[in-house]
Amino acid sequence: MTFKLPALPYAYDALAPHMSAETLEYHHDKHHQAYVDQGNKLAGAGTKYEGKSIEDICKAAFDAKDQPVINNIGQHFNHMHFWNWMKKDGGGSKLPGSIEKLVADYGGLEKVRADFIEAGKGQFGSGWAWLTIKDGRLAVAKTPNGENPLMHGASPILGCDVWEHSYYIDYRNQRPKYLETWFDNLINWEYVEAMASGKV
Ligand code: MN3
Repeated sequence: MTFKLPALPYAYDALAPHMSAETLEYHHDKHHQAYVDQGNKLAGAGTKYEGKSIEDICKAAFDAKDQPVINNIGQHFNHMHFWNWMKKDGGGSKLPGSIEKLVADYGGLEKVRADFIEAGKGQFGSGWAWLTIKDGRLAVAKTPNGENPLMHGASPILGCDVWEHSYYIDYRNQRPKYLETWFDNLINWEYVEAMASGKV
């Protein structure tokens, strides 16, 4: 398959002031583009990964310890969804029904929020904080660099990029403040539900 940079699903300034146009321009146009370009060289047409879905490439690369593909295809998968996990006027406590049930079974939204933020704070260096479904239940996870929960036997339904390129322009070194703001103001819970139900 040929990987392509998807267009942002909103204007560059749509998420301000929580995430600036400058951050989105660099993050989407430069960082994500670089993962796509490298991904095509490493796992596109003519490679042993040709014909596999991106999800299967993530798993196969991890099993084979193919670090360049883990990095670049992992990051392409993560960012494709990251843009959609955010929206203008997101966050809040009104969750779609199926997500509300998963969250209630976990212990409530405040516990999910606290554990998710803790996962993002606790990821030393670059990586991601996640909500996943594992064995039918909601779980919180963190991964380093370009890894994602697919590589660890779980299905990601929400992920927050905690690489500095995602927050340094807007929050400088304050990763906890970025995570709190992101959770409270940017999450697109409808997209979380779509992923949880297998619609995307
Ligand atoms: Mn990123």
